[in-house]
Amino acid sequence: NSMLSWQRTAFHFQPEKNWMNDPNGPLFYKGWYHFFYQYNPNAPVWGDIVWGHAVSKDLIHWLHLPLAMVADQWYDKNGVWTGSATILHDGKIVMLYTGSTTEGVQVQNLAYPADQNDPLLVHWVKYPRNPVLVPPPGIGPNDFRDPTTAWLTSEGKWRITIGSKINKTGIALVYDTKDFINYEMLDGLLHAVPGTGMWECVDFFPVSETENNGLETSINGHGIKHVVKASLDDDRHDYYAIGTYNDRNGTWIPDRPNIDVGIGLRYDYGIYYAAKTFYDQNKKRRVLWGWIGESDSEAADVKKGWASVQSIPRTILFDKKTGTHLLQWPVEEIDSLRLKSKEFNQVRIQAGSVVPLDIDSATQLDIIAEFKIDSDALDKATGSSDASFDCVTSGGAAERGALGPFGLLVLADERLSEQTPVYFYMTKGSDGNLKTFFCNDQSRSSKASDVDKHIYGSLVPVLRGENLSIRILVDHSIIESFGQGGRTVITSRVYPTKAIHGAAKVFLFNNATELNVTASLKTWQMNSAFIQPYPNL
Ligand code: DQQ
Repeated sequence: NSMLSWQRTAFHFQPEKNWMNDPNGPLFYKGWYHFFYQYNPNAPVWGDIVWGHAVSKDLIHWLHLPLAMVADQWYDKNGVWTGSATILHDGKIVMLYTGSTTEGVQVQNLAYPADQNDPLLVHWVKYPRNPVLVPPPGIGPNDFRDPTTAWLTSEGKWRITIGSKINKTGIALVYDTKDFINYEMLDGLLHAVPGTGMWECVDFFPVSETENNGLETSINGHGIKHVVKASLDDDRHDYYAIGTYNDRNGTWIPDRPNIDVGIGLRYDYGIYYAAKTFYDQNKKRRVLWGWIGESDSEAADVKKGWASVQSIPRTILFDKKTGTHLLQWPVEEIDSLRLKSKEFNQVRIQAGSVVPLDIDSATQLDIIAEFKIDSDALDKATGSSDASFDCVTSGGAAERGALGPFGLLVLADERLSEQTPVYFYMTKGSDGNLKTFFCNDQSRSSKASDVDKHIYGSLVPVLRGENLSIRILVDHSIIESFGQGGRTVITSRVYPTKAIHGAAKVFLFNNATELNVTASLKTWQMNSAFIQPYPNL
């Protein structure tokens, strides 16, 4: 449908048509990045789930391969659901995934490449005696899914975790195995958080407190923390927490119980779900994939013939400066798509003003912006007025406070009838303490009526001496925004009807009442990525 074709992204991963959801089994093997994903080959809505497969040399340009696994066995007849890859000592790959059986029971299955010498890993073999795990006593048949990548215990066994729930408590079950065929369930849980409901797509990985590189999943020891991530089925967001892992009994405890898994920090405050990391041994980094769903109507998805994209893969590191957050940043390879750039230095944005930026075309952009604010104004501002501010419950970018909002308007038309503000909003409590929020306002992002128009965002830590900074990737109908170097991230799925093609523009804005802001920024037009079928397979 040509009317909706402009929504299609140019440098985000998408299948050629139909429905996609969770990232599955990402890995690097013999020079190729492999990406598998939940896919419905028959329609642009969820159902008939199988594994799609694509390969890339750089995580940006992709070649589609044939389906890796289809629903052809009793133990996955109702769906080849989410799973993860593990690379063994000898370089061999094993894949564990959830199958929904003919009876709709969730079981774990083992698969491996038919030919380990094939760098494309085109053909996959399912272990003939699947399933290798069924729901244990006390666990519901529909509450047992999404096995992680395995890591080594100090005893030399492989260990995995699988998400579940007991009543309303979200839990992560732990299993040890030597051969991926026979498993021993541990008595304890990796972790449990009351009130968080079913944990989907649990992820577990180490981060270094001292180094700027990622860690292979089995690395443990001094100077290493462990992250637990769960995708909450009840509220459709990915929550993480940083803590300490105990190899002996397979348990993990959060550093700060008040920001535990499911009640604290999120990978992304917009639309982003079922994320999964992998260790990229090629570049010694941990890379995060996440699914960006649609927020328009199902009818619109059917009309356009596709649904969902994957986020630009993000490197993920422990934020040494805050000690509380992870830092997410688009993989460096995205920079290779940068074309013509423009710089704007020290642009003064008076309180209450909007400044257009002269950029040729604004549907495919990379923007890096830094904001300086008058510290005078911060000192003078009276406290407590908006001490209860929160992006989500606020009036969005139209609501004026003393110290915010200010930032950028992207995918905006000339007359600002459509615009998506990406901005900071500061508040000063009665105690005199400043808080900075990073928000994304979709309320005027589209003239269409059947689309999500929420305001997204959260607090972002700003340390003494730091300027405020934003990076934004704009790709037609996706806006990925990174605040303070990726401490807080927001992905917006927007559906402009006027701010498209040549009519899309970018503005700076400052809607604070008592604050002048100076912005310096650099913008790049972004090239499109090649995402097409693998030739002559
Ligand atoms: N999607 C898969 C499940 C997983 C859910 C099914 C998360 O394995 O729990 O498509 O989006």
